[in-house]
Amino acid sequence: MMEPSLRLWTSDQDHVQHHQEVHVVLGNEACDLDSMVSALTLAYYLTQTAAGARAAIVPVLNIPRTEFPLRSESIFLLREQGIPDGCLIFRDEIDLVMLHRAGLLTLTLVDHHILPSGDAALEEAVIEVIDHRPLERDWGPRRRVTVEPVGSCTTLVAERVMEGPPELLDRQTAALLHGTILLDCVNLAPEARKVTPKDARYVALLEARFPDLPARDIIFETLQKAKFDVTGLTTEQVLQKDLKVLSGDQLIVAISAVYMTLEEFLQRPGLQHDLPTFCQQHSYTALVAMTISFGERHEPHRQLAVYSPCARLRATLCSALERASSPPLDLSPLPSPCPDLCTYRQGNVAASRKKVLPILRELLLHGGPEPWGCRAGEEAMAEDEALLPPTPMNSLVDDCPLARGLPALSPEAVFERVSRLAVVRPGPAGSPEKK
Ligand SMILES: [Mn+2]
Repeated sequence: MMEPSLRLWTSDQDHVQHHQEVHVVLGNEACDLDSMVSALTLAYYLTQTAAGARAAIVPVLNIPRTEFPLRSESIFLLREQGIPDGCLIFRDEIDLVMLHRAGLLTLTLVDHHILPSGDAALEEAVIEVIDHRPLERDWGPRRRVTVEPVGSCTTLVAERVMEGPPELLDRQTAALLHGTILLDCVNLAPEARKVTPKDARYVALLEARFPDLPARDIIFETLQKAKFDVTGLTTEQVLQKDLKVLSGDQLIVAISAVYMTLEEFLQRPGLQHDLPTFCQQHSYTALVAMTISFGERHEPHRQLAVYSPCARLRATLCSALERASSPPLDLSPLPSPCPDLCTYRQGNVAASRKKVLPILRELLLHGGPEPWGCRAGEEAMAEDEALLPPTPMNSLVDDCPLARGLPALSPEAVFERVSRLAVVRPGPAGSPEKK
């Protein structure tokens, strides 16, 4: 018997419970929309084509269920397609290692192809890989491997599904694939350099099959808006939604992209309690919140808040940010509501977190041994990075180049691109103004 009970997307619960073998379709640990939709739609397709097979085919979303509220664009698209949260299966709801030890597990990896070290034992169970990142591992001849550098892994899933009998592609599956390709490929805008001819071809093929799919611009804008929507999130969730963590010998600094104005952030009820609690719970010695918001003409506004209960560390971080020269952040201090928090307007709006991270990393690496006299807890030091939660928007696959910096498709990066596109785009289609 499986613990806890498995649920299939088709809500065919009994079917699953009476099967013993389980074929899991697993997305990556960032569990973005691409990973979720790839896992759901491929599992659904395989279920339909594998009638009579012994294994139950189960899509598994590779985050704990408690992190699902942070994936607002996924919540939006799945709800819109009538897929209830309750029938999704999250990583903490199925024991893959136990299944594998019992010889009952086969695994298809989508949207990644290298398992993180914690899951290395599951490698033997892999029978198929579908991914759109550069191939970093030789899976040998016995596995079916589809790896192509397209903008969205769902393009490769769409290709697979459309190779099958036409009746197996229903409108719900088509809408999920269509929306995800559009979001991943920045509405197929060539300027964003995400889309490939194959992505565009499958968007067109899906539209040809289901002419009533909503217009591209509308889907893209709705998903994009949903992605940065922090309505209803707690302050902890707002900070976790797009978080990077830097750790040095003594210190762990969290850098959060926060999708609202600094004023809105500072006005959140309970903030003065929530900031220290957030840092204590995750053993962060300091937190840098980078707010980003957009003005009426889509121009970006950036502000910074540096929080640490340790005055010396706070001063060191602030001074490093104020003095940074490549690039300069052009910071002007703003009034702060609490003494443990320094706030700034960031004049250099082009300096995204990608530019701020190296400044802080340098400070952590070469700031000298414990110059500030503030250490993170002993416990945190002992377990080091194992304690750190996965960064939601990134792939934390070991040795993946993305683990070292921002992923190409961080929401911040896409946000910026879109805002740039919004400025560039007016004018005849296909001839965007180039700078
Ligand atoms: Mn992907």
